[in-house]
Amino acid sequence: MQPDAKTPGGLHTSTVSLQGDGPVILSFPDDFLWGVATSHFQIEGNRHEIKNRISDWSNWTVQEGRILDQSTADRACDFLSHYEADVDLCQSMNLNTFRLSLNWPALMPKPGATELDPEMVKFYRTLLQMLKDRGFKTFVTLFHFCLPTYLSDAGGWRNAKTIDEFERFTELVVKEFGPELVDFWLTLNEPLAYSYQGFIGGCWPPGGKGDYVGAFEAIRNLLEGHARAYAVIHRLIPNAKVSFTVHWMPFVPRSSWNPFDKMTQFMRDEIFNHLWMRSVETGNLQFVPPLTVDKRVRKLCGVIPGLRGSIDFLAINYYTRQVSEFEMKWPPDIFGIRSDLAEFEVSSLGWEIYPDGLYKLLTHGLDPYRYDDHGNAREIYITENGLASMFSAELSDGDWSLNDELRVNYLLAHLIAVHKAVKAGANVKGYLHWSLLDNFEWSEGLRARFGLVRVAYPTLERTMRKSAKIFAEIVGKNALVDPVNSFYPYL
Ligand code: IFM
Repeated sequence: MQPDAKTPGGLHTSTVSLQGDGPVILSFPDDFLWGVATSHFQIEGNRHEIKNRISDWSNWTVQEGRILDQSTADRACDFLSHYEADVDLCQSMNLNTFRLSLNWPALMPKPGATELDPEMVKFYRTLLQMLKDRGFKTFVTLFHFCLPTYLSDAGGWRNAKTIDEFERFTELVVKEFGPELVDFWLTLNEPLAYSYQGFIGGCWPPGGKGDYVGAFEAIRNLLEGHARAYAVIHRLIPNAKVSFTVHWMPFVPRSSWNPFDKMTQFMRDEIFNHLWMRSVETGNLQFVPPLTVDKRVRKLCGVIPGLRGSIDFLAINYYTRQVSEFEMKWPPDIFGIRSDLAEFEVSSLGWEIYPDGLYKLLTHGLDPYRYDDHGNAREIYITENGLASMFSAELSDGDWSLNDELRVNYLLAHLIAVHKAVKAGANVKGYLHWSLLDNFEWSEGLRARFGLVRVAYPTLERTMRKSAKIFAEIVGKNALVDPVNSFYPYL
């Protein structure tokens, strides 16, 4: 792959060279998993949660100025009433895998609970059973950014009590649903995104700004929470497949000659990407200098019981790369900022489209984490990958956004990258697109739409976009057929 072709818009896009005459058929392995990924708060519209504000996010969305388009997730996609039709959609797209997350606040409305909320258990049991009856593999996430209010009020993941409650929650969930209904367990989704946005960026609850120590405390507790959940799942299901997702991003310095930009690139790569998996490899959380100059950070370093080796597969969420830039200010911030400079085409969230990064990650970047302690190659799953387009939450009828060329191009380019990596020997076993439906994109609100399927929020009507149809075709054939000639004019 060479990052050197020009798109019609004049921006660069990554290129893949495919040689030979006749149709090019890029087949995937027979047992490849194809699916979509979702999360509960972003789609459910859980009335009880919303009415009683039992989660940190249901409180957050109603605070002035928190959500950029002033929307809330109060109704979202009303998945709780539409799940059957949504599973039908997945089936009509030939998918064989579905990723969902469990609503911890709604399942465990009180601390120290000894049983889960029966209504919510019934809902998830019905959904998971329906998926299993129709032959789907299931990925279930236990913590996807939302905490019960009683825990967030007590400091959330900064408070070690949250670890105990998470362990208890995990045990109750596993006793209810596994192993019959769950094939892959994800303890945490993107723990760095949670720690960074919640304690440093200030745009997610609890709203901390520049609170690095708070973020590092949360990181330690999240890793400990993962290790404890991993142990519980394995105690109850010895051969379970357990991991957590990492939102992996290649970082590049804004100027390669600027040592400050290079330092921010190094720090970001370190904390966003490597810290998590390296801690699991060694069982020992270590922050790099100069962070350890601070006594409070040094205190957080050290062995975490049960962490070593506690992932059974690699779960990669891959979207974009980031250009890092040092910001001239006092006091200086060694993590710098995300630069607006874009070398490649961008999505409407300003995220560069960089499929080469996925190829390089799968073939080289993951090398230190590719094998478990017994020398077995870990399976790799792309547990998220997708592109946002921006359309107001008020839109209803019409053909707006249905012809989503950019998402089609994004999807194809990333699937070509995955295919090429598989051919090069990467142990990739599945690809889950983010997301099935348009949904509530956290601080961006409902307007940032990631769905293969459009949701008209006023009516909740679902309509397949062009990308959904093309994805269905690829999955149906388990292959990309002539991707360059058929669909992707500027590859
Ligand atoms: O919507 C999120 C999801 O919750 C976690 N991964 C990234 C997605 C897009 O930002």
